[in-house]
Amino acid sequence: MAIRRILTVDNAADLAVLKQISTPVEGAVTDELRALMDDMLETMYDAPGIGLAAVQVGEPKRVIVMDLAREGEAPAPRFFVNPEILERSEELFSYEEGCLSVPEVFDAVERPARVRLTYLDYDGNRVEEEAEGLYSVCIQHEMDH
Ligand code: GNR
Ligand code: NI
Repeated sequence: MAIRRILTVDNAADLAVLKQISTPVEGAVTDELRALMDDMLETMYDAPGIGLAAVQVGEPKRVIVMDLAREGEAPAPRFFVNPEILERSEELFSYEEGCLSVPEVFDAVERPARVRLTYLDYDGNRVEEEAEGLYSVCIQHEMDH
């Protein structure tokens, strides 16, 4: 595993990459893709952050890692390949968001409070579930990348 550099918007070359629309992963979840997810998780823990999109380490693919465990809790890494939102609640939720690619900026972002999503996990299995609270905020933030 390796810590990768997180691209930031204050660097013109990084910004051009961060603006790219990430493309779906084709085919199965391979060992190569798992190696990218492992690097992303290590990079996210090092930052530290609670989520990271692949484009933030210069790979504009639809791959996300996340860990919402609090300090003192056991690590709870989550991996998302080709996530799609299936349904969103009418009810909104506002949360003070930051982004590792946008240093020193924090602001309230209003989003659907709950989303139903589907994705492939680390093992390539299809998952469908509902997200609420910080999980809902974070998955929507990462998918916006
Ligand atoms: O570490 C992060 N914290 C955070 C806080 C509130 C809402 C979203 C986030 S995601 C952010 C890491 C990041 O930039 N992911 O793309
Ligand atoms: Ni971000």
